[in-house]
Amino acid sequence: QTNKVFAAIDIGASSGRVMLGRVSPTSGVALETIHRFPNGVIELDGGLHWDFDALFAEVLKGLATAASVAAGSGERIASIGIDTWAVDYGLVNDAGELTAQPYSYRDERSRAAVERVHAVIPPEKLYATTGLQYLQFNTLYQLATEKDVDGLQALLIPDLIAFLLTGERRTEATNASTTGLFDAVAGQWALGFLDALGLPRDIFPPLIQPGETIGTLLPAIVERTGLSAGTKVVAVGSHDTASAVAAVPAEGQDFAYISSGTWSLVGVELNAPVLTEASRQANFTNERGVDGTIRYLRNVGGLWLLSECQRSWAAQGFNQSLPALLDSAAALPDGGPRINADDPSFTAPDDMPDRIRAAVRNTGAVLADRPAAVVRCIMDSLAAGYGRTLADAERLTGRNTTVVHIVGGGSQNRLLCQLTANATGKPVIAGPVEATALGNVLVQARAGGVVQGGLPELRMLAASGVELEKYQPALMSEPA
Ligand code: LFR
Repeated sequence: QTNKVFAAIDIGASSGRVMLGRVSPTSGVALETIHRFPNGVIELDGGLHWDFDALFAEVLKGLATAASVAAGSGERIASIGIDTWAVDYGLVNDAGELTAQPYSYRDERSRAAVERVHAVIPPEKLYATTGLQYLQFNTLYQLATEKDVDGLQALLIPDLIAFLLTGERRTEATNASTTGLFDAVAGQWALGFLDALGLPRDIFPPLIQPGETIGTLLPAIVERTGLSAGTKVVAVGSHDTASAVAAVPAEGQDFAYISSGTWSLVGVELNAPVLTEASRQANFTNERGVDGTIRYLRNVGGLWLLSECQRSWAAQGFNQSLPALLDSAAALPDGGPRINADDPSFTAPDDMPDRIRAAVRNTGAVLADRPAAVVRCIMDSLAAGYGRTLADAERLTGRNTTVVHIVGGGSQNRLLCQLTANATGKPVIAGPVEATALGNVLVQARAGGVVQGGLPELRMLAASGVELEKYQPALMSEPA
């Protein structure tokens, strides 16, 4: 009798990893990081792309290591689940070949397509059906830039990885809901929109739900990785944010969450979409969660602002560690300058400290040159954005929240957590840092019959065995 373990492939915009999850129905999930690798946009032919071939090679390397780790401890990898960032896709031809390295959503090309799309389908109409927040890089605008998609299929990044592992083409539903071509109420492709935009109805493969089996490993993958023939690839919340929200260690419904990484995704969980004009004006999204829930949230800028600053400073020879930087930022007084962290002008890479300083200047304030001042400005601005967004979510949904859960990398940032408690006026519970991988593993474990129940049960398991930190809102001193 061998124990079942689950492999999670979890790739974010700045790093990826392959993990093993050991799941017990009583004591929760133990995660082991098997392989970590960097990710980032690369410039290719004047555009910003992902180095997908390199990512896939890292995935295979991680799976091979996972196979030998599991074999070494007498365990069997029952299944593999994949999650990544949303929106982006690779185009695959009839022969199953990727025609080019996928573009990154940080590339500017889709901006020019927005007006063209809106001339065919007005934004009000798009929202009333898809409930998707407007972001210039939503999949539909990116697809509108493609010259010729005849005979090609668009596979979202996790679906593309699953295809290369299994030969099966599917579109996982939580990620499909970020394309702008998915009907939020029906839970099906918005075929009328595909028709209107002149896109083939099968531009995306058929939908699959989290928990369903995509396929089993191709013989060539079995050979490359040493995994057993017959190992399944199971659909999870393949949109990383969907997996993270599934593992928010909350009880009941009256909670808000912030999935805090490259982006901050700030919102609440609903049973049905809110497609009102007021919701559209506030640019809230109704993305799908695990078990048919709605992730009613807004993208607020994220730790991308910080990591890009660090990259610029390192290039100038300034290499203070993140904890030291955050300590000096925390020592600065409240009420300093702020920017609008969700401004699309921060989406592209490079020169972040200068762009932040320019944005502060536009508000009529001045931001000191010192990295600590810039870091404090980022943290104050993110927290203010969280506070504003949460208040809007409550107003637009009528839901009162009593606690804010911060999961992901930002949950380890004490300054950000405390400022968030202050800005929202609510207690903050921080952790787990690995919510995304936990959500990925838990959905697989349920599909594999190791655990049972709905999201409340999965969330209890996500919470067990992890240290959660609590922050109480403090009275803010008045801005000077
Ligand atoms: C977070 C995330 C967000 C999505 C952005 C772009 O990693 O998936 O949810 O809006 O990346 O895909």
